[in-house]
Amino acid sequence: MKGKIKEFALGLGIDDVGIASAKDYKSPKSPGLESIFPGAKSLVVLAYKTLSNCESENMQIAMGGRLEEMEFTRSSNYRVARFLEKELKAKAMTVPPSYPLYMSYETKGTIGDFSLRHAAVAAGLGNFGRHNLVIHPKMGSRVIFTTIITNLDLPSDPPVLEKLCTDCNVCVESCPAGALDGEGKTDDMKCLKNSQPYGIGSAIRFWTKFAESTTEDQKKMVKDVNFWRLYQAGFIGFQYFCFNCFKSCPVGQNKS
Ligand code: B12
Repeated sequence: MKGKIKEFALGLGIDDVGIASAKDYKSPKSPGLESIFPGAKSLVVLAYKTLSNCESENMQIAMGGRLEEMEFTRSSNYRVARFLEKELKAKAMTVPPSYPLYMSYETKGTIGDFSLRHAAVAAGLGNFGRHNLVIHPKMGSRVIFTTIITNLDLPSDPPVLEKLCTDCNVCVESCPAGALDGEGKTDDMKCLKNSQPYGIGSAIRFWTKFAESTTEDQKKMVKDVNFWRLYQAGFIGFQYFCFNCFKSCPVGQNKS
């Protein structure tokens, strides 16, 4: 059955597929799998190589690449889930690449309902690097994931035992925010401030200032580039302005 699932997913153009038994998914900070899908037994984890857009200094092109990837990952999620339900008579639920995720003042949108990295590790798709991202044996760090949770009783694929991170520290040195200075933990707030400069924090600051400003100053504020970028973030979603930890990693750069 695992073979059939993989064959279907790879046929869609997905770069790699791993399967994990639900009992091997261990993400201490994330909500339990049972609270999402009672009766979940396995995870089908899909891995996608990211486009070279992330190398561009032009942030519209860099982020545009991420949007293409997200569109493909979402449609792939749907198609694989439907395959599982229609052809294999399973029950299936998809986990999106990024959002929606639980947003509140307390968590600041930093904890997903399901950890795709921990799922990828459990499904034998790689292991954690110094940047706290999962490195794939062939695609390196430039890989993103989605998952389909199912009630099919499937065993886990073998884990990647070889340590893929070479501890070269390039990711740490390339982080303009110093968010990777502490080993084994990303400083989320430092990363967020730099990678999503037009996120909720900036919107709150902008609108607070706007409310307190004179009409003349308000007119100036809506002509500022800051306002136009905030406006765009409002309809495209999270808008990354940094891909450094991810694009600087030399592992697997020439393999795929
Ligand atoms: C919220 C979120 C963020 C937040 C918070 C990050 C965070 N600390 O988790 C912010 C905005 C900061 C962020 C930034 C980025 N993100 Co993000 N993010 C997510 C999201 C939606 C949820 C993550 C989550 O639940 N975290 C909370 C829990 C799981 O984390 P945790 O238990 O504290 O585990 C952390 C550490 O303890 C450590 N860790 C845990 N176990 C182990 C074991 C070892 C050996 C080591 C060394 C470390 C380690 O790693 C984790 C990272 O801090 C996921 C998608 C998803 N649903 O999973 C994408 C995701 C993790 N992001 C991703 C990416 C690519 C990015 C960015 C590169 C942004 C960009 N431009 O694309 C940066 C990278 C920052 C970095 N180097 O850590 C990818 C990672 C792909 C990969 N190859 O691993 C994901 C999986 C999205 C996807 N669909 O693929 N992200």
